[in-house]
Amino acid sequence: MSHKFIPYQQKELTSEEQLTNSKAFYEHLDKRRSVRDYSDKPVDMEVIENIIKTAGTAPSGAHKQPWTFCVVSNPELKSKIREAAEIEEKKSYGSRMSDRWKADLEPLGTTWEKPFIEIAPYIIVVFKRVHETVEGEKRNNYYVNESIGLACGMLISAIHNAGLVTLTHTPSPMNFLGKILNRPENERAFLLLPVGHPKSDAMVPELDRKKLNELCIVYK
Ligand code: IYR
Repeated sequence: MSHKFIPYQQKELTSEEQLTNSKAFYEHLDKRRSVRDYSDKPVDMEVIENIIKTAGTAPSGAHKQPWTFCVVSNPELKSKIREAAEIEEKKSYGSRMSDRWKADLEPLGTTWEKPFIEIAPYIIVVFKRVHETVEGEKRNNYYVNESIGLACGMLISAIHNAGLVTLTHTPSPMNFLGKILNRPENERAFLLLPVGHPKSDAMVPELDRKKLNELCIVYK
């Protein structure tokens, strides 16, 4: 069944507006940092809903939108998730990660301890939907990793735009998240993000980003 096609209209910007807007957007996103120190200051649920709706505007393979965003504010669930994540992380930092990997993380100050899971007012656990069941039949989704990665990028940008902070936490393996949150078998945990305000004395490592000439090659 084909979609009905409708006209697409977007306000055309002048070259000056394009320059101003693109520069302002870049400068705004360049201020985003992964933050590990959270305050427990509450955040309006409607803000979180807007952030998730923004992530849901991402493009996806055959427009299958292969994602589910679980928002957890329940303290008991957050504690369970923290406990399970720290069990995995302790094993990872203890023996699963190579010495090279641990050396690469050292300057970032990460450890197996994940207090932010309990302190931040929300955690968002993003699940990828590897298949759907349509009329009792299993149908695989397409480009699921690409699609969910795009949605997470937009999620992170929307969190920053709302004046909040986040961190992409990747406990590994993370199948415990599907179990604790009681997700169906077609969903796999992809990313865990705390969302909230930074602690007033939050610190971040001083990092450089690649310069344009290091990250972009132009073919004229
Ligand atoms: N998953 C662990 C380890 C970790 C790995 C990378 I690559 C990072 O950039 C940061 C942390 C954790 O979330 O702490």
